[in-house]
Amino acid sequence: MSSRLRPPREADFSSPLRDDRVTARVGLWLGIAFLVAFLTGVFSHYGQDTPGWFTYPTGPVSLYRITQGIHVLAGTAAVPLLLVKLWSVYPKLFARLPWPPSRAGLVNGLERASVAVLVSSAIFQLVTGLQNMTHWYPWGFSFRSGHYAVAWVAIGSILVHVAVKLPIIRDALVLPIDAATPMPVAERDINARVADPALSRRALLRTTWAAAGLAVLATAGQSVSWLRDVSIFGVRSGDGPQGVPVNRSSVEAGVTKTALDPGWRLTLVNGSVKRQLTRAELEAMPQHTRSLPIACVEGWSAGATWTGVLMADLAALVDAPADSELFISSLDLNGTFGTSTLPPQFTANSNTLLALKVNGETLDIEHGYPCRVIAPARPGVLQTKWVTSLEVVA
Ligand SMILES: Nc1nc2c(c(=O)[nH]1)N[C@H]1C(S)=C(S)[C@@H](COP(=O)(O)O)O[C@H]1N2
Ligand SMILES: [Mo]
Repeated sequence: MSSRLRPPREADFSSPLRDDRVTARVGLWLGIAFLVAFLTGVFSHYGQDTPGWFTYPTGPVSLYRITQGIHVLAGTAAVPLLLVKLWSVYPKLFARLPWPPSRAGLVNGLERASVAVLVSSAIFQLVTGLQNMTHWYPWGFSFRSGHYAVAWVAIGSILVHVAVKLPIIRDALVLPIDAATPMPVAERDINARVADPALSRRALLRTTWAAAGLAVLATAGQSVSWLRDVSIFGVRSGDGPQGVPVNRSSVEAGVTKTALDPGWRLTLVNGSVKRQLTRAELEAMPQHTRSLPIACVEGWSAGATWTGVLMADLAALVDAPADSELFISSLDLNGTFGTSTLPPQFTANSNTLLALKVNGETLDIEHGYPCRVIAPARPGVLQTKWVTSLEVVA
């Protein structure tokens, strides 16, 4: 029977580039990329959904800019690494399960099931992460809960996979990359085409590292300004008004009229103590200028100079201590980002402002006019724009 008419067998794939030495080396860096993305991702999740035992730090001011930039770059580098790794092992899909059923067969079946979980969770993380960067949400579930939950599945199945394969990985990493394949001839299908590779394994690895490096460079410009020109993947690398990109616009948030209404007031509430301030009254208070980045969960970030009122000074106006927790509301009633909570350590921190200006100019409506929160080290999603009220949380 012609070999074209039957499903492929593992032995049909005879490229000497598909080798444990390639798989293990690419897998090592893929594992590192996933571990880095996992740790920075859990940090990001806790920044937005802080568990009681965790006090989110107020510095260094660029903390989230760095951790989330690394998160997105690690995920980006993982894309070519995962593709090459899957290519290097996919003939194993056609390996036959041992039959009749045996203990070894059961172990083999379980191992394959765990690899299926590993591969699908890894692909899910990279695809949803890329979709988040490009604001494309074709699914019905919440991005953040889905990406967070599957992160644990992915990292768990990576740990299991590494534990199971450790002896093979160890052997493969110490073997010189381009020495002849030490596989007994008897294990090869004699009908298999003997490939004469145009590419050495070392060259394949170099190409893989270069692809990962290029993907990183092409994305990094959304956070590193001097890389902006080469960053074809940097989704938010363009400028917004006043030199800062815009995430949600005033039109999307439905605030085009309310934000410019002269009747706007900032309401401060501490139990039964209440005060209302006009923008002119805010401008008459002591003004402070701070250099702080906006760092979005999508990975882009931009530094800016903000001028406004200290949060602690506003708390004092309604007799609240500097370390009060504040619930912040905005004119943006459409989305989930229209409110936020400012933990006590941020209200007390002298880098936390209710900003009235950015880069020396009155805030553009796209950046939150009449006023917005700007706090150090926090995810951009909590830097609430178009603020209307600050309530002390009892
Ligand atoms: N009221 C409100 N504030 C908001 C948002 C929002 O959707 N509504 N988006 C947040 C997000 S996700 C980010 S990254 C920053 C972006 O601020 P910028 O548009 O001024 O760069 O604003 C935050 N503030
Ligand atoms: Mo964001």
